[in-house]
Amino acid sequence: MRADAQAQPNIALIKYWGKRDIEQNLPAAGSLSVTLDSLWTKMSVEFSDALPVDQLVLNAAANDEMLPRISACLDRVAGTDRLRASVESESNFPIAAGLASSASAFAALVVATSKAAGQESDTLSLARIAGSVSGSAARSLYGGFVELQASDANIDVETIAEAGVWPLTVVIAVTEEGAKPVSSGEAMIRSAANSPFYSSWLEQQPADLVSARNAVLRKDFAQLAAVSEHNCLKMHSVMWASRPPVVYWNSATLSCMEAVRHLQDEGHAVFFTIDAGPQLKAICLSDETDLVRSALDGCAGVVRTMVSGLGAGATLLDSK
Ligand code: 2P0
Repeated sequence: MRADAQAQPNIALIKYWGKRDIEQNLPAAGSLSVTLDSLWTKMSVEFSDALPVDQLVLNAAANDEMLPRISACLDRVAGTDRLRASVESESNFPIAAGLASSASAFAALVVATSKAAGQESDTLSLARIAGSVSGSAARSLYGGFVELQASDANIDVETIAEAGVWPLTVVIAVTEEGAKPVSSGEAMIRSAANSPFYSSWLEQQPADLVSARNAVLRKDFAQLAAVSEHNCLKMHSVMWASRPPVVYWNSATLSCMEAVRHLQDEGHAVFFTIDAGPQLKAICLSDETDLVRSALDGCAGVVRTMVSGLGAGATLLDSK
């Protein structure tokens, strides 16, 4: 009746931004990401007939705010006639700040819930459930370079290259640790409703996916850098042109971008991406890690940096 699981966040290089179906949380286009290894969320789920309601403890504190989404996810895995559950979550990085904490949380949650409910579910089924709660979570079921394909009815997710095949490093520059002002779900809906660039964003997504996939399969860093930065900036342009606008960047985000540009001008293998938050993620060849980290540490407004390699998909842990 109890199971524990762990998942790592993922960083999208070709972004998910927009929903085909809000009710089922189906993405409007595909996306491609890398799963990290040194950031993690651990989830423990225990069903009990002694509990009148679900309970959530997040980083050692009771949390009712996130509980409805957690309960909805438990329902989707174990059915609405399930026993109530006690859920404990622990992460080693800030949550709700554009560091993909919902991706690792819901990926770990579906794996732990399925096991606690006595199911033997395959990874794609669990990824589809995780994705129905948080679109990016579907990708954290898988490790390495992960591609998500969207169709009218469902998503397909697979690892296109394992982490060890091309061991890139991700350096995260944290520029603000607080929660974001607008949730990504709400911002996506706003972009679709009134950004004049939304339709062209979606039209170009398949070509960007092909370009990024080929770059990964050929380990072509320059091509992956070019298409990833372009895709990121297009996504933010869609948001900036929404009404009211959604601007997740701060001045430190821009300083970090400038630092990455400077390193590129010097010939270093590094590029940036930015998600629904003010943090900048620099992706580099592993022998560039120290240089990239010290450049980002030196940017005004950077609170701290974190370094991660690429890692595995969500896994079960031995229960304590
Ligand atoms: C991504 N993001 O591909 C994009 C890029 C943020 C920017 O997926 O509404 O929390 O729960 O499906 O997964 C973050 O959004 O969105 C996200 P919902 P989610 O990583």
